[in-house]
Amino acid sequence: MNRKSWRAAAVTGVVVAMTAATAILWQGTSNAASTLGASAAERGRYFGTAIAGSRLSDSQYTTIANREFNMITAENEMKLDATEPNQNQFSFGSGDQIVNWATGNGKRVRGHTLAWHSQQPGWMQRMEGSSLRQAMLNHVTRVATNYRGKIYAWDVVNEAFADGASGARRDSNLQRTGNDWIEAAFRAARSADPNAKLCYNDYNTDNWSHAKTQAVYRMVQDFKSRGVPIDCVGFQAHFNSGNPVPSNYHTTLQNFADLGVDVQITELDIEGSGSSQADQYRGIVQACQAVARCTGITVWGVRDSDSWRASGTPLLFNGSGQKKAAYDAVLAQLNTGQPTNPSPSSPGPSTSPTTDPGGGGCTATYSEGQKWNDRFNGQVTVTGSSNWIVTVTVGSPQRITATWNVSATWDSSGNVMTGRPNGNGDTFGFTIQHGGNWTWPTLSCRTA
Ligand code: 9MR
Repeated sequence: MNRKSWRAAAVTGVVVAMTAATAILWQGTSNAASTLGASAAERGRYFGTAIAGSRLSDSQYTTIANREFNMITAENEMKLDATEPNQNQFSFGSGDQIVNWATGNGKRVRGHTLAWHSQQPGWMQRMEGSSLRQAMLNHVTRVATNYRGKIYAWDVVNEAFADGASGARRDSNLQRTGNDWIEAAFRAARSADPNAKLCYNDYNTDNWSHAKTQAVYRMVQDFKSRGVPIDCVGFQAHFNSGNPVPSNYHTTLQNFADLGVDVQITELDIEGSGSSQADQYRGIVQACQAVARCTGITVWGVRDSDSWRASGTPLLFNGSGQKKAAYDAVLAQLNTGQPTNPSPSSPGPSTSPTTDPGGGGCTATYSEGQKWNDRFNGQVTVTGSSNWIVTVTVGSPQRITATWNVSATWDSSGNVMTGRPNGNGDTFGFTIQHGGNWTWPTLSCRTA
């Protein structure tokens, strides 16, 4: 339903009926979830974190990251200096390590970033003009091609606008190749990976009245009107006392979404502590929940000690890996959410009920959950044993991208999930990114 007919429906009262139906459906499927990723996924969004490859050997770090988050951004490993250290010599090992960790644990990946004035390799820093333009486009193409099919959304261009009141583009060697460098990068990224969402990502774009926010808004508006392939806008959301969460944050997100793009909070951290920090985090989650096209939130690191500005203790876990007040506030706020993302205009067919025959001493029954354009939720109820092992097999090109109330492991293909109880009863759920295949998964149940 487009916005006009949505409004028309509201006038005729259809909305009231639909809302009631949704509420009834929701009562049947929604429990307060116990992790950020699960709570967000049950309600149609993701909750992510940035991962540093160097910390993947720290088991406290990976335990928290694996438990709480279902979207992963490489903090530095997919940037230009990491992926093309010498011109035309690409290096994907560090980025692959993070992508493999994420997909091996049933999580999706945000790609960060293809074109940026910062963290360029030395050879690129020394380039200008048409040779730089060509090198940039080659970089976008090669990196996006390498990760084709594995990236949910790419930060195609990062931080291209100046701070302050000018509303101008940031001066950089890329900008000096011509004002159309940004749209050229988006077109190259679309050709290389047609299924990834393509985002423009920036900071200091949170306050609707700031010149930088307005300038980015006008660029996105212009891109949409001319058919430049842009799907989303990332709001980095690095806050501190000098740059607090603005009271018009929701307005900013909504206005961008109204241009016809998804909005995502991509690098959230808020310096501070205690209830003041917790309140600001809650406000951000609330603002995202209030915008149907706000598809997810990523925090920029796991523990305070992992942060790029550790002394500001800006994250949700302290240096010992314990949940902070800010964590509790975020989880509680996520748990209040309703599934507000747009449902598909032509949802896939409902397959006939999938029930394991129960030969293994237990029976697993599938029921359908919410559907969105790119994904759907499913739920499995096990009877006959509380000590079950359920395998869930999805068909190509489906991926399970989030789970809740289950302890999950994956086979090497990523198509077969083995689930065991995680202490939350005998009903669990998952999100399937369907890639056009709406078929329900196959289930089998045995006792442990
Ligand atoms: O967190 C990143 C830090 O480890 C790097 O040293 C730094 C180098 O520029 O980049 C940090 O991440 C930045 C992100 O890529 C873009 N937005 C701002 C982030 C914080 O500086």
